[in-house]
Amino acid sequence: MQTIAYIALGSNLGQREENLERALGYLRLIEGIVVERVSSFIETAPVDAPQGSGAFLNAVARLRTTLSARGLLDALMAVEQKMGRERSVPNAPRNLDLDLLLYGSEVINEPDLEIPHPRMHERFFVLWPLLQIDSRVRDPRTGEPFADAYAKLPRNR
Ligand code: PH2
Ligand code: MG
Ligand code: MG
Repeated sequence: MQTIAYIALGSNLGQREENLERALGYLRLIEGIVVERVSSFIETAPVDAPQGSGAFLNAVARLRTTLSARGLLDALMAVEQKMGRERSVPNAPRNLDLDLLLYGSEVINEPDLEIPHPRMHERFFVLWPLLQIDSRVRDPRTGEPFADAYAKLPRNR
């Protein structure tokens, strides 16, 4: 069984472009993951982040995977770890953040695994790159096209 999944990539520490490229390189090496498309890398102002956090470089990638949602989440966390991600306070500056946005049209609500990502529909830094690679994706929670959520955003969220 192959499932289309979308992930968000973010970095606001160190060599941001290199960090995203390296993460994509690691993902491509994982058995059961094919990186099908990658959006452009966009620079965005930090949202809900500690004072003094630097600007992010963000991107979205479309994956084709044979892994379960849980297996894919574990793989993303393993890549974060490989890159030396340190977890201090929530939303602290990070050299790499990988978030699972969508896994097929599944809706999963477990304490450590919420799909779709609960805030993705209100985040410019997720929706812009997502819609760049797939303008017709819908929110499986509501059936609403993410393009509609994007149109409702205040500028630059
Ligand atoms: N990630 C966050 C919190 N705030 N802001 C931007 N611009 N980009 C992010 O990737 C981001 C954020 C939590 O993961
Ligand atoms: Mg995140
Ligand atoms: Mg994260």
